[in-house]
Amino acid sequence: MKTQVVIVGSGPAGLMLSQLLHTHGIDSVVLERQTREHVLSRIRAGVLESTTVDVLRQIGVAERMDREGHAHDGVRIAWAGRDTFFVDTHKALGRRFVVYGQTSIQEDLYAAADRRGQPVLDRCEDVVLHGFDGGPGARPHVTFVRDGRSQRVDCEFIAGCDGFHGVSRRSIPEGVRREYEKVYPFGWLGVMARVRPLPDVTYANHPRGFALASYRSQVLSRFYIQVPLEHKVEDWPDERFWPELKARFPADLAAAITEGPSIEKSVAPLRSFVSEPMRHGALFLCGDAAHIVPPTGAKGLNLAASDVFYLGRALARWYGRRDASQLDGYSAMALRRVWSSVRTSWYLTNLLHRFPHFSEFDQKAQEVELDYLKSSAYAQAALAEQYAGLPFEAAD
Ligand code: FAS
Ligand code: PHB
Repeated sequence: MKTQVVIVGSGPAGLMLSQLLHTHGIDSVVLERQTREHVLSRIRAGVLESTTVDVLRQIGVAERMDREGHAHDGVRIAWAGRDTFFVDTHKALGRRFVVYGQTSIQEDLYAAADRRGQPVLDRCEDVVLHGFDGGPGARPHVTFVRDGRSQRVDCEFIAGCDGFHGVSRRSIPEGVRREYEKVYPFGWLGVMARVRPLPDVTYANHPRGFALASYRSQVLSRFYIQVPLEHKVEDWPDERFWPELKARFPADLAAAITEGPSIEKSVAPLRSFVSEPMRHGALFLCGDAAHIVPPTGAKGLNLAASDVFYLGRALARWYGRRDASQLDGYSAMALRRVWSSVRTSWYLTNLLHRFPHFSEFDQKAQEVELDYLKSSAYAQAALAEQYAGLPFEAAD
């Protein structure tokens, strides 16, 4: 097989990139380790920055999102069970964000790939990247095993969109990579239930721990609570989850939460992680392959979209006019936005969670910061700018 770009991974980053490249007449082959069913079974993000919405519209996969997604003017923050305030991204910046589940985006991206006959090869094992380091006579190609047969795809570029546990980042020599990591001392229990949602995406800081009320539709809600790292889904039967979730919200919001049987539960650890650079020769990293953020800022999926936007624009510039300037600038430009979102996610995680090791001073400082955010339009505008999504940088 031969193509222009091999994309490793058919998560949101991989399929958004293949769709974007297609709009520029650039061929790609997508290699995915799992089955399509497994990829579509994953329940993850829900909040789309305005820039992500723009990317999905630009690549022609926004029709269902525009029909079923819900635009929001801002997010509500509940504090210590008594107070709530609304951070109005629309009033502050004229920008909204959209609530539309990553699973739905994945379905829409697969459907678009099928419509255009995009090769998305699932069940690819032992994916190995070769010849991407730009050495003399380097010929980038990817080998893999599928249905017991060894196969090879020759290409000009490789896009590593294979997530945190993928092969791409680890294919960059250790001596070249600089990695930054912060692991948080707690996880999130996520619960999906067919119940009416609260009117706003609502984050709660409470002495019992963090909680979040989000949703996927007017009849499907998504909730999260902070749990100790060692907790498993089995530790949280519905009869324990619902009273704990409600205990972390002010009484009026707790009373508005409708209980019902959970249809999905998962526990995820929280970490901040960035691997630099996001390019090595003909290999470019996008999405979770290069960075991970705690979901507190709803940035993971949105960063995948911004990496794809920048890399797609750079590859279009190369194939359109043999201009490599955007390819050469990709890593630095993508990382500016990555670090901005990493900081925001770290800030919100520190602001809204209860840390076991916090001193009385740390706890007091957290409460003073919440009080400042509640009372300062400038502080809220700064958070709104980040939460709704910074504009993409223009190409030079
Ligand atoms: P993904 O991990 O989604 O996709 C990578 C793909 O590559 C996968 O399909 C994988 O099977 C494949 N792959 C891996 N290794 C491979 C190999 N060697 N060969 C071929 N294919 C390979 N983000 C938010 O914004 N909000 C949230 O609430 C949120 N919740 C999350 C909950 C969980 C449990 C997790 C794990 C993540 C969550 N995220 C959230 C982050 C998540 O949405 C990611 O940011 C998003 O999936 C990133 O997309 P990709 O970069 O495409 O990576
Ligand atoms: C979600 O809807 O799943 C969601 C919303 C906001 C977050 C994280 C997840 O910060």
